[in-house]
Amino acid sequence: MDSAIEAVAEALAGATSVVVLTGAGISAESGLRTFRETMEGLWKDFDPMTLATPEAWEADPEKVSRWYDWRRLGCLAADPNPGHVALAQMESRLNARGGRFTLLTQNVDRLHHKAGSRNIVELHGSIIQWRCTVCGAKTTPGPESLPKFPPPATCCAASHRGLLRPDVVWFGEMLPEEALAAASEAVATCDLFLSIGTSSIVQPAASYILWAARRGAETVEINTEPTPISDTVDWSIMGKSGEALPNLVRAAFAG
Ligand code: BV8
Repeated sequence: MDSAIEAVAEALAGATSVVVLTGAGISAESGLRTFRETMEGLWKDFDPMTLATPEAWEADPEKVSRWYDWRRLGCLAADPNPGHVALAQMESRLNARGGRFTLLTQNVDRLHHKAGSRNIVELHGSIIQWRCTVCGAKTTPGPESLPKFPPPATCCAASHRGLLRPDVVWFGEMLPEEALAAASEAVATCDLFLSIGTSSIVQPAASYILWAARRGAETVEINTEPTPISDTVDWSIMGKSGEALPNLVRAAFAG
């Protein structure tokens, strides 16, 4: 067994309050491209960073809503992988012994929900849910492609001619108040923080592990490549989360 996995398993076995931050990497083994990988197909010439902004929406709501609907259908068709399932098991085992577990995710694919995780904080919203640009009414479109782009709002006051936009946080937009509050409270009280499958670039999510470390929490990173935090964490586990997490949960909660 990898010595880092053994050490982290020991820390996990003794932890009372655990925070996990996930990024697009944890969904890679479910077949979803990570946020910064090159896009494919008709989107291969686009940079996600230039589409995931309010300015892109204002400039071309048809293009942006088509991109998001294409990604939404991919997320709906995807299944959780062993990494997602292991985190749901970690939460159950910690809760069963009176411990706390908070899952902060940057992902908008809702695969953690499908895997059975419960205490999930969606820092960047969800692509599965869309909302009216005028009144904010939320709706969850079905498994087929949206019929029209940009999609007209379907809420009761549709006479105000709102459009439906994905209920995600774009670059330049504030994170949801309740998500920020939940994340801050969890980071302020955790004794172990694991960062999994994220390039640790996007703020404020990338700062949470640093705040936890400053408070004395032990810190872990699981990633397939080094990131800006790899040299600062207590344990850096290089590997696929779909393999490392099941091994970690087995070692920490054996029996
Ligand atoms: C805000 C939803 C107030 C949309 C997303 C402070 C300093 C500098 C800049 C800023 C700052 N504060 C705010 C900013 C600006 C900006 C920002 O952070 N910019 C970055 C580029 C520097 N932040 C914001 O605008 C945030 N708002 O703070 O409001 C404000 C605003 C303006 C100015 C000041 C203050 C809002 C950010 C939210 C943006 N929305 N998503 C959508 O999905 O379309 S972020 C987007 O990136 C996704 O959510 C994604 O999850 C997220 C982070 O990317 P990652 O998840 O890390 O994915 P990535 O592809 O990068 O990396 C994948 C990793 O997985 C890799 O490391 C890879 O090695 C690894 N991996 C791959 N396979 C595996 C694996 N690991 C393990 N196992 C595997 N199998």
